[in-house]
Amino acid sequence: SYALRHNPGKYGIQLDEYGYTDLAHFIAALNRVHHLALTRGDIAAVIAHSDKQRFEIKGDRICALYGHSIPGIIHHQVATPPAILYHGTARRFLPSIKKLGLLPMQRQFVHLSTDIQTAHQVGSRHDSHPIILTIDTRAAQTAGIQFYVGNDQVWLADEIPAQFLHGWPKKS
Ligand code: HQG
Repeated sequence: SYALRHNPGKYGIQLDEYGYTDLAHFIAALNRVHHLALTRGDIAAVIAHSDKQRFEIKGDRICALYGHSIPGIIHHQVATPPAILYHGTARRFLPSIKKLGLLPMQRQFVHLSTDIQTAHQVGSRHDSHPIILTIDTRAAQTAGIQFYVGNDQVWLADEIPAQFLHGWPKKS
């Protein structure tokens, strides 16, 4: 994740505009920097056994499907998401989100989940009692907000203004 989302430069690899890099170079770079002896089979096994669909190998290239923070935008396919998406977040972020909407913060995009359970897991990384906001994607799309494909469970957006967010707890 660190090499493919956040700091490819540390590994001497370059991502194309869709986030892909040469798989053989990527493996060689990981092995060089971390003194490992990974094979293509090891990388394929990590992807196959991961709890999330974070990476994709296409032919001789590999990419992270979402989560990037490197400078410059990685392009993702524009598409129509399910009518409702979810975003799990921390209670302490709610006043700011209510005012400014969902922003990408340190990443290139806002990350949204297709189901409540995943949103809960995402939010649990920030708060022991996360809040699950719901996103009215149809209203947002009508207002010109674009949604991008991450993987089967993750959708991305440049930002989600607060008017399209629902599910605020009573005391926020
Ligand atoms: C919050 C993991 C204040 C936002 C996950 C979130 C996901 C605001 C935090 C993926 C805000 C950013 C991304 C505003 C948003 N004011 N706080 N206006 N707008 N925030 O980690 O969505 O396991 O960058 O609610 O599962 O938590 O690594 O984003 O709490 O899919 O594959 O700012 O990363 O995937 O936190 O997680 P993050 P995220 P992996």
